[in-house]
Amino acid sequence: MTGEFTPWPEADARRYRESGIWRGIGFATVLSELARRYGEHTAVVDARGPVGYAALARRSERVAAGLAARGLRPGDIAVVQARNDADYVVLLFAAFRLGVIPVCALPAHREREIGYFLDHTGAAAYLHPGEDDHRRIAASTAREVRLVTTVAEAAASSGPVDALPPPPGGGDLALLQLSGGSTGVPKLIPRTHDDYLYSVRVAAEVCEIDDRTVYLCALPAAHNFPLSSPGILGVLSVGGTVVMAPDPSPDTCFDLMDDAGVTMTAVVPALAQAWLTAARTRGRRPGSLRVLQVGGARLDAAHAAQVAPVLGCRVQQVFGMAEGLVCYTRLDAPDAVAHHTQGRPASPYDEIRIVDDRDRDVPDGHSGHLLARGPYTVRGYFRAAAHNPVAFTPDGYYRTGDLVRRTETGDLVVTGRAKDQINRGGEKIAAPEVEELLRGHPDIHDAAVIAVPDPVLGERSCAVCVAAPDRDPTGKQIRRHLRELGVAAYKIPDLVRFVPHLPRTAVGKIDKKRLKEDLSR
Ligand code: J2J
Repeated sequence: MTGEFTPWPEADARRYRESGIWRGIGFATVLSELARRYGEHTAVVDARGPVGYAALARRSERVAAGLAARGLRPGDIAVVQARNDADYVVLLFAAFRLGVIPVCALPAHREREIGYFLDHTGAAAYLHPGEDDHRRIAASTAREVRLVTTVAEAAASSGPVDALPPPPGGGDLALLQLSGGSTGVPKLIPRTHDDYLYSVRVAAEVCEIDDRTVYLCALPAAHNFPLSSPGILGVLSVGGTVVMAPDPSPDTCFDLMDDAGVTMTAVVPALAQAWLTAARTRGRRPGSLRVLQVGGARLDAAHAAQVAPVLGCRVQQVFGMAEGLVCYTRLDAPDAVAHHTQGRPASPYDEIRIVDDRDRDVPDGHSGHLLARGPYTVRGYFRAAAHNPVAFTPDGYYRTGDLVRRTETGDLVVTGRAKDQINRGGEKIAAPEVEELLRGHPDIHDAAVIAVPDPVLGERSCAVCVAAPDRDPTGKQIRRHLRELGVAAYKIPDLVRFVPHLPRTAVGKIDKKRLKEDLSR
């Protein structure tokens, strides 16, 4: 896999190893340790019941051997698209054991995204949830993919464990996360066992979780937030219990929280609002819940302040990114910090800079571009040699595209965004990706996709289009066109507007700032 992603410079890697934050082992080795320590204690629960630590270790090893028997080899890539259930966790650890690298696709992804992941990675497997849509995607891919089956079927496979190769080490790739993106094609984020394990361990420390923690996985499990901040992997790393919610609705989740005695969960702001409303209107609060993590998009201070009185638990803001850096408000933070800031980096080894347009540090209290590097922030995207010099500074900082300001308490406040992205209730849409598809429509001459404010989602997407000469397309036709291309539903513009021409900046780029102002009038 070397050459496909940018490793940490040797001096930094040595420092992380010598300080013990990179342990040199992989998730499979950690799971064996956990199985010895926590034995029958419940690791994961779903609708089919509990799975203990020892059983999870045994099962994932058998599945690893099963995948090997079906032709998968260490270093192979598997696009995995799953529901929130225990099979997903088993499969993830099976992949970690065999050294197969999962691409963390989301349930919402369709032909376009999945096809791209398969092509770009040269994946050996596509493991999917098994609904009609996914079977169609599987049938439509032009690539030769060795193993195409459902996650459930893959998680039921088994083989001789004695024949398994040794488990991967710390420096090997663990998984490929997905970037929110701000370019024409999605970017894949290569996370190593060392770095991802450290990120979940440090998250577990910051979030003060232990083997009594019961975590509800309400968001799509493959997302970096519920997977690692501390999420499924962080909770398992301390012997806690993970409850998989099949959907994030208050009806489903409030019942599950009561039944399982859930102490902690993670939501996006739009979902936090829905839960607050449900709790208020039904006079019901999840009795065992201690911490509600909210992240993925900016949380309104007013909503943050309602969490304690309405849901009866503490709110923890989480500002993170699948590329690495995650900031948390600490559990003992005063309300002024917990409600009004997005917290501070998880690790003392995190390095951040806040800079102006020319990469010069801005004074504290001023807003600037956030740059990040450290032991769990990647140094480059997977197979993206041309894009990496744009997304990372020469000295290895990731350009987050976020605008932040540091408060007197040392916490960060997200003040805006410089990247060309729409944050639709926590789902990220790379505007150029959708614009390219729109421009491919014969009736469209030019297009810009921008964010418009939305009371529930925070932002929605609006496609502003210039029709081709003598053409008169409708918004409905445009949206249908995108659906037919097999684009994930959340990327299809909520609104389509037509204009005679798009405003341009002095250098000829579409002036989105002006477009937004024009549109709001
Ligand atoms: C404002 N913007 C936020 C927040 C993320 C933990 C939590 C979230 C993610 C995530 C994650 C925000 N307030 N609290 O991976 O481990 C926006 C920023 C950021 C982008 C990253 C995790 N929390 N954001 O959301 O890779 O713009 O990760 O750069 O999906 O979401 O998106 P993503």
